[in-house]
Amino acid sequence: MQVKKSATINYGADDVAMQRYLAAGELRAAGLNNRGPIRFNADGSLHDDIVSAYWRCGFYVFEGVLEPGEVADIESDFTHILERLPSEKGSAVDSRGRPALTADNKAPTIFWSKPLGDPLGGTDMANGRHPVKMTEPTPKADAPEEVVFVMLGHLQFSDAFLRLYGNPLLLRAVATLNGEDFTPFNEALFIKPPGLGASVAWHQDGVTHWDSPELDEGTHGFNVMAQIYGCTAATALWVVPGSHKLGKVDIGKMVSEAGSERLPTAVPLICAPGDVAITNRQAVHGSFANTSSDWRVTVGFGFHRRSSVLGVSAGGIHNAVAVYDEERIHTRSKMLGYAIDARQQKFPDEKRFEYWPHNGERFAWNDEARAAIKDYNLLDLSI
Ligand SMILES: O=C(O)CCC(=O)C(=O)O
Repeated sequence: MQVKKSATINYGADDVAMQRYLAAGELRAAGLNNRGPIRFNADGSLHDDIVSAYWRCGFYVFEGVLEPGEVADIESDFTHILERLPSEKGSAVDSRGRPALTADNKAPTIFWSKPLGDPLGGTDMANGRHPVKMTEPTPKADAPEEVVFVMLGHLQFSDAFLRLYGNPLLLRAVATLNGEDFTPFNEALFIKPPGLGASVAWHQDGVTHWDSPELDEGTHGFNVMAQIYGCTAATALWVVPGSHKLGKVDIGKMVSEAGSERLPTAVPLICAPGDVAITNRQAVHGSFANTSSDWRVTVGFGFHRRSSVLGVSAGGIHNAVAVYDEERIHTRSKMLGYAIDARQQKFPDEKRFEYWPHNGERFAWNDEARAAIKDYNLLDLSI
């Protein structure tokens, strides 16, 4: 997929309202007091202040988690991935005629959109969880027909992403919020090139459990979202603070009451390169078409409480429907073992994260493991 830097496009008739909305959202975000460096209590758990701000808002931005060198490695792998994507939708080769990176994957990997389009809103895809179509601004005339906006299972394509997945600070945060026996969910790369990036219509992620008497604000877990280039109000994911506490909400009604897709209390996750946000999957969230001249690329990976997936029948969005048993969870969690080892090889002086369910079992990251993880995301734990 070739992506040219594009001149500024705008929201047409909605542009003035949109620019006002972006500025106001940024101000609201600044007032939430839910961002800062990642900090821990004396016992190694995520700091209580962060935990309470996360549960209050439904998201938190950890500032400066990734050192510039690590961000550079991640960016370099991302650039490689971009170069090796199919030259266009349906092509088996990249723009230089080499086999495309994802050409022989069986698991779902890449998803295409019209430039500045909204491929999901108002459709019944993904269990119809994106009920309202977002505005689709007009791209420049020389824009490609389609661009890749999401890649799933990305850990199989990048050692730098895998090492990020094994980051002990982030995994300690996950263990605090989801319990020491937390499980993986899936991994998704969101790619929003300047002047081309698709919107992701407002939605809540979960598709199971909504009617369960045991539903609480953490039932569907959360996503970790590392930023390669940072996020501005124009490129960012937006979240409605506190909406993770409301159960299943009527997004269509929210939008019609607002009179537009510009939900009045939503805020953008403003980030610098190397910041990492966490976002509750039950929160109402979405992002607008990227008409700006900035990139936004989120290297995302999600986690669940074990009790939310064990014995549960899959939601059917990211993987085939099955009942998740201990064996399935153990197999899928091997990715954490590989990630922790891959990280240890690169940063031998760092205290590695001990994933409690592995009970001391070690996983070696090597060529054999690399071959074994192809299509690993067929075993995602989507709920
Ligand atoms: O990053 C985005 O724009 C969308 C992310 C999202 O919807 C998700 O992670 O569930």
